Amino acid sequence: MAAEERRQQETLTLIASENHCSPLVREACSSILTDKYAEGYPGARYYAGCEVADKVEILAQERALRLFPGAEHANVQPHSGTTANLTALQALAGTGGGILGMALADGGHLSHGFKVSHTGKVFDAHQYGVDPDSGLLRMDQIRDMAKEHRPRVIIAGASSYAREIDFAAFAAIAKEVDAYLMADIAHPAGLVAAGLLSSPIPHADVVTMTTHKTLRGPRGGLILCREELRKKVDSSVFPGGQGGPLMHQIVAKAVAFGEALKPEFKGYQESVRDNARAMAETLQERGLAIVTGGTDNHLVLIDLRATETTGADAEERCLAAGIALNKNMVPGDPRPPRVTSGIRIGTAAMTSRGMGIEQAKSLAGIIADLVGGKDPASCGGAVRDLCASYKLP
Ligand code: DSN
Repeated sequence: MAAEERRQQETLTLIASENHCSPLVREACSSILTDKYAEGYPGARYYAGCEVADKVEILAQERALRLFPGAEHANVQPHSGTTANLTALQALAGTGGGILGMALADGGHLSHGFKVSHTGKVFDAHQYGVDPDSGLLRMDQIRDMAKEHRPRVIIAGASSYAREIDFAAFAAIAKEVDAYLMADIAHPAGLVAAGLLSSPIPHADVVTMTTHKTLRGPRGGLILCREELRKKVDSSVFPGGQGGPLMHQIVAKAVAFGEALKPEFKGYQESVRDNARAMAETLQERGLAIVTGGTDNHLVLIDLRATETTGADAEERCLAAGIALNKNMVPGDPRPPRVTSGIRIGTAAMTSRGMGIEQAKSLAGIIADLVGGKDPASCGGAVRDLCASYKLP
């Protein structure tokens, strides 16, 4: 634990799916609630002694509903985003049911029907992509695929897409083919909660997310749905896909949702977004191509195809200089997933350390230098100085 704390303190995390949660959230994760079995739901448990667990879970549910107005039911038990997606899809599509999600190589997630995921095996999965030139979602292609395959569920959401998603357009397609719409907002959940990106709640039947990315909570998943889907969703999570809920993670979710309900959370999210914009602008000024030409959220996808550098090279050089980010496929990528022609950066974690636009620009400059072949050893000092000045929360 000490070694990992030191590593995080001395490394600048720009992995778009990571963040640094608050000390209170960390404290809640390590609380004595880890000892408690509470299979079932509040008021209907399969173990004795769940009176405190009930209060904790109800508090987490109430806060989740306040954070995402319009949602009618919150299931706070999913252990992860993948578990949330798998169980929500099982509730809506049923075994063998058709699903239509975004391809992993184009920015989707494994659990949106990729062939090696259970979601690609248990369901009849079809995958849509983005326009290879603009990097943008093609709603006309998604509509055509929906009409051809008539899925039970259409999934709107991504792991590596820097633009706002038009959930109303997805809902119109779902309605046309009589499918459910499931929105996965794992990445932008914090920006959505702060009102900086439009909410899928009025449009989607079910909304899934993780709680540890921009939402800045503990690791875990969350499912929101309309009241009429409550029974299906709840029984798919437990007993369908999970056993006992992780009560220490659920109390930490309650703490994190409480933090996100505070007025200062909006300022934090604005900073996350502004830092991402500043990085995208600086990288473009330095001649690097950004997929979709910019960002609306916390992440920036850099297309390295016009350079001599692969995504794997860039990841390695950045890490040698003290910056953790990840190689990532770009639309139309000719290279395999372990090499790739892109890198993905996200600003949630650096913003949680208190960094702003000036630091975002200087980090983007360092990344451009490293992509251009500069020796990591000559950039490491500047990264170390930033880490020393902006401590982990
Ligand atoms: N693997 C995560 C990401 O990096 O986007 C999502 O689960």
